[in-house]
Amino acid sequence: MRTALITGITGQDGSYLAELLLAKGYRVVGIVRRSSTTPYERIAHLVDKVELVSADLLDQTSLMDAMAEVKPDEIYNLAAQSFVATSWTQPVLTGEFTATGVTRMLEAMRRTVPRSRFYQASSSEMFGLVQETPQRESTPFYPRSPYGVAKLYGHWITVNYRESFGLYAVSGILFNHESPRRGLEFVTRKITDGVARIKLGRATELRLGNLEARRDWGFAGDYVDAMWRMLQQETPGDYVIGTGETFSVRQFLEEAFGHVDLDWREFVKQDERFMRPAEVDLLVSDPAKAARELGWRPTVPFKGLVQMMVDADLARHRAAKGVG
Ligand code: NDP
Ligand code: GDR
Repeated sequence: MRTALITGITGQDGSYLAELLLAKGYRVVGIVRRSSTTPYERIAHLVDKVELVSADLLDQTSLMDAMAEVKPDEIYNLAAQSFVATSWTQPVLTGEFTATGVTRMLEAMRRTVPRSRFYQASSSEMFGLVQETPQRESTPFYPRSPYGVAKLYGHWITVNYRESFGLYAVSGILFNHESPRRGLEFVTRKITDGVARIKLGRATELRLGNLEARRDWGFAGDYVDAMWRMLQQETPGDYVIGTGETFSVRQFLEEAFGHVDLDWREFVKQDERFMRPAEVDLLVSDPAKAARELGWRPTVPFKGLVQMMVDADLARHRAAKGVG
């Protein structure tokens, strides 16, 4: 039985990845950080199937102890301060989690389980200001937020440890991926939750920032499968993962409100508070290398993703109040 260690198991991707690896027969161990509450909502259905160990990306010793104890065959580093907007208000902490945290993970692995395989959750935010479209592994990086800068550090330290120490370490450059488990502050989930509230008469408006930004949105369940595939290759390498299609926030609104027969223009208000100091205008992937070498392809198209998320939020709100 192979053992996988996941940081960020309580997050969107961590929960889908844990499900995938359990289905493949892995022993799954998740790193959780100490908290005065236990907000394990996304993995509540897995609590008796996964093991949890306490450690923190800020604490080197705790990571080394966790790896020495668990002896993982595969390590998935998904933990991060992952919300771009917060990276301007907490830039130093974002660097500690999202950048230096990766070095702590790689150092822990190198010193305790050097033959393990390491996945780093890199991001299309590293492309930032458009240099080339579609964006592929060779596209130059130009991050536009403290988050993007921190992820770029995480990407290069992963490449560097592979080249310096011969570790099996890969960086997955994933474009936006969403699901009913997406955090409520991200634009897709904010919209689908807003649509459900408005449809059920529990809200009258939805306040958003830049509606012209374009993103390559896929389904998180597909993307965790790509992570796993990256660690099954003979030679470690870095891969872009996305759908190859791009849509604006405005198009997302049209689709989401349209799904419940509402006109988004009657409810959406633009609000300066949600505009960013620097924006990433256009993201669209070229996932050809992943298709060729990993045999990976996305299975949920844009429309299906939006509808899945709206339907899930409608069901959740109806169940919460028992009406609607
Ligand atoms: P989430 O925000 O849903 O989850 C983040 C996870 O990181 C949570 O489990 C959180 O734990 C954990 N975490 C944060 N700080 C620490 C810390 N100091 N020590 C231990 N754990 C910590 O993110 P996603 O699941 O959406 O994303 C997973 C990873 O992929 C992130 O690194 C993200 O930046 C990256 N990424 C995501 C993309 C996307 O579209 N979703 C695209 C590209 C990259 P807690 O529950 O305690 O807060
Ligand atoms: P992003 O996701 O920054 O791409 O990072 P987010 O959903 O936060 O923003 C997408 C785009 O929507 C615009 N936008 C708004 N965004 C939010 N959150 N709230 C709003 O009200 C709003 N109005 C407009 C934003 O300006 C932006 O252009 C996500 C995260 O998961 C990262 O961790 C990951 O690395 C990248 O995707 C790939």
